This record gives sequence, C-alpha cells and structure tokens, in this order.
Amino acid sequence: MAIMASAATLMTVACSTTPATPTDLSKANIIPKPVSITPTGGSFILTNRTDIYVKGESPEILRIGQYLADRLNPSTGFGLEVKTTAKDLVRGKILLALTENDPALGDEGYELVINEKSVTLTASKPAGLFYGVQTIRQLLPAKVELATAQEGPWELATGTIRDYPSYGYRGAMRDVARHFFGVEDIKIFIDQMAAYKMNTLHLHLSDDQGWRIEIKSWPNLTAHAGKSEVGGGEGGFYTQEQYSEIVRYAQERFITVIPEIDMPGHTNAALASYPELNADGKARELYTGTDVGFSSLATKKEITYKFIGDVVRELSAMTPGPWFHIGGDESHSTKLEDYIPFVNRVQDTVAAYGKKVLGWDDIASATLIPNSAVQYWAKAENALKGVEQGAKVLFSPSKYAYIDMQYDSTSIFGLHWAAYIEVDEAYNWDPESLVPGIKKENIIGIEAPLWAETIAARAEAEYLLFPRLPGYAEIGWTPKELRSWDEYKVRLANHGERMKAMDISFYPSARVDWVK
Ligand code: TNX
Repeated sequence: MAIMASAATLMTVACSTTPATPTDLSKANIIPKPVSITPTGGSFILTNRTDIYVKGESPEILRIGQYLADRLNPSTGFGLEVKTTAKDLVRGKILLALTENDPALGDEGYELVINEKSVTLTASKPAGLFYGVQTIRQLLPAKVELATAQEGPWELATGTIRDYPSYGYRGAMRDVARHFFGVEDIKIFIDQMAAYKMNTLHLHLSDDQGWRIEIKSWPNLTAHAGKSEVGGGEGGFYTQEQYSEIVRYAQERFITVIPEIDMPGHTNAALASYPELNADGKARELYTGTDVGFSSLATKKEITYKFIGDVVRELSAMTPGPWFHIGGDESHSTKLEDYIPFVNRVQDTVAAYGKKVLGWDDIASATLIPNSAVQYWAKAENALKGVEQGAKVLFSPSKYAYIDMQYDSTSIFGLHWAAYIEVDEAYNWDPESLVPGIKKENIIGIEAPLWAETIAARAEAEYLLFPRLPGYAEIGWTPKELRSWDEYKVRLANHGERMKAMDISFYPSARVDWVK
C-alpha cells in the first residue's frame, strides 16, 4: 500500500509538469541563427509517448527520423520509436514530412511548427528535414546531448521557424596529411559539422609529409609515404574501403566529401614513393618538417600525367560529390611557365573523370575551364582573376577563416603567419563585402581549413575548431543582415554547456561570457 501511494505521488508530479520558465522561441540559442522565428509563447513537452512519425514510407526520411530518435533516446531515456503515417499532423507527436507546396524553402530549408500539441517539421528535400532536426536538438536543453539518461522536463518553446541557408557550400577542411587522423576522428568531426548545418568536408589527402589514400595502381604511395608525418610519428592512411566508409557516413549526414590531391607542389610524399615522378628521376627522402614550397612533380614528364590520371580516376570513382580539389598552392619550385600548362592539363583530366575542379586561388593564373572554382585563401587578385574567367569563388581568407590560426599569443596550438584570430574576429566578416569586385553571385560559399602542422590528436584539433567553427557555420547559413557579434556571442555563450555535453574540447575564449 505504501509503495502504491508513493508511485501515485510520483505520477502526479510527472503529469503536472509545467514549464519551469516561460518559453520564448525567439530567445532560443540556435546556431546558425534561423532566417525567421515567430514565437507563440507556449511549450511542447516531450514525453515517453511523443514518438516520431514520418509521412510516407521513404527509407531516407525514415532514416532521418531514426537519426532524431537516436539523438533523443540516450539522454531522455524515452525509447521513442519511429513510425510511418499518411497524415499531415499527428497530435502529441513529432512529425517529419516532405512537402511540394513550399518551394521557397529550397533544397536545404525547412519549416518547423511547434504548438502545445505537436511538432511538425516540413521541407522540400530530405536535407531540409535533417537541418530541421538539428534545430530541434538545439531547442532542447544542452543535456539532451549527453550519452546517459537525464532528468527532464524536455520542453520546446512554441512558434514557427522558417529557415534556409545563404550559401550552398558551408565547409571545413581537415588536413590529414601533416598529421594523420583516423576514420573515427573524422566521423566525430562529421557529426560536429552536421550539428551546425555544415554540408561540405574537404579532405586534404596528400602533402609533402604524407600520402593518406590508398591508390591501387600506385601502391607505394601509402606503403611508403603513408607511414610518415610531421614530427616523425607513425602516420597512417585510409584504405579505399575506409575512405568509402567516411564518404557514406558523411552522405547520411548530408555532407559532401571533396578529396584534395595537392599538386604540382606539396608532393614530396609522392616524390619519395616513386623516383620516376621526379624531374631528375631520383626518389626524395620522406619529409617530417613543416616547410612549404620545395617540392614539385616533374611537369614535363608524361609519367606524371599517367600518375595523375590514375589517382584522379580511382579517387573520383569513390567520390559521389561533384568536386575534385587539385590543390595548386605554393608551387614555388615550379616555374610559372611550367605551372600554367600543368594546371590546364590536370583540369581536363578531372573533367574527363566527371568532376569539377576546385583549386587554391593560385590556379587562377592558368586558363580555367568552365565550372572550375577557386578557393580564395591568400590573394584577392587571384580570386578576381578567377571571377574574370567566369569561375566561382570559395571563401577561405586566411586572415579570417584559417582555423589553424592561433587565437592569441598564448594559444597552445596553431600558427599565426596570417593573423591571430579570436572568436569575434572569426565571426565578424562577410564574404560579400571582403573583396571589392566579388559579389554574392560569384561566391559559392565559405570554408574553414584546419591545417595540421601543430595538431596530432582529436582534442588538439577541437581546441582550434571550437568555438570558431559554429561562427563559420553561421556566416555560411545566416543572411548577413541578421548577424551581429553582440547578439551572436550570447547564443554562443549558451552553447558552452552544449559543446561540453557533446564531448567537444573547446577553447573557452575570454571574449565570451560562458553560461554555466
Ligand atoms: C599555407 S593554405 C598552406 C598550407 C599550410 C598553411 C598553414 C595553403 C593553400 N597552403 O600548406 O599548411 O598555410 O597555415
């Protein structure tokens, strides 16, 4: 009897849960900031009966529903299930549905309607539903990200969010050549990118210090140069199966992988593996330092183009995305008169294997073929040269977007050749207003490259990536009229606990008043 009574008391407490605080959707700390939020002042409470419904039977939408359930179940302990329905609204539940009636949402936008009775997420395309799911995660308390069961209440403020990105390319680059990062580290990073609605992962797979992707027709690349890295560590490489696994994992999170094979410079690893790729026919020693600009493929030898053809063919076959990155930066030991025909020829090779060319802004000195794009990192004049040739520009200006730059002189990892970039400086710029002559229509988006000379472990990478990465995600997603550091820093401050719950080792910048 006594046991019954206490169970009944518990029931009453659980059922009478009212919001602890008045809820205002417009005060939600969502990063990137949504395009529009219309609050209605109430709340929806997630319970163990909320279940996730998916309209229709599409396996892709079911998978997104399951992804949401997998995010919510460990911390809520609810064991929410994913079910299908033919309805447009399900009382007491979360519903994910594709719609043909809202073209304004575009390929990646979504509408989220929350009232006291239901949560309804609609989008034109699956990617939009995926991004709406990220918003739902961020509307819940930070502890939703923890891996073990937590106390509720699990409350969502009511209202409507309509949201879609400014730029179609919202990326980050991981340099796995200077120090190798394995499949598990990259998967964790992919999950972190997805949480902030980023959609492109550029992998810098080769450089002077190491070769990281198995090429079956040139096996010594990984057998030899897969085993070196900066500082003399053991290195590593992805087998083709592992690379495909990364691509698949990313694809499930609506992230496109872009492989980069840097050339004709930054190629010592290849030059050490195959003597015939050197102009003098002699293999180079493996290199574990951090200098740049000393290596070059033999641009005048036919074998070089056979090599590049094989690499582009094998790598393109494993890469569903539209881009192949040919590097092209800092080829200081290749004469310009050799560099230009080299880049011209390699562009044709990439096109022959069905990919579009991306290259560092240096490639604009060559004749760009239609659909090639330049990644602006160093010289505005190069970016402009690209635009004059009809190319689009990807913005990674090193002074603002190089996420390997130190925050300040006390930073334990990172470099500072371009700048010190504190969290506010990383956020406070806009691609459209950076280079006179380059307009929004010329820009495909932004990317934050993480060069890895100074970092060798996940936590070290995260120290540089966070908390700057969410800011880059917002620059890529949120219209510039809606962005200001003073407002953003409050939302970011509220993401401190969330990043901790996500097990992210971020740098607790003093410019942010972190909310505990
Ligand atoms: C310049 S950015 C490089 C990289 C270095 C980086 C370090 C670019 C295209 N080239 O090789 O890793 O600086 O910040």
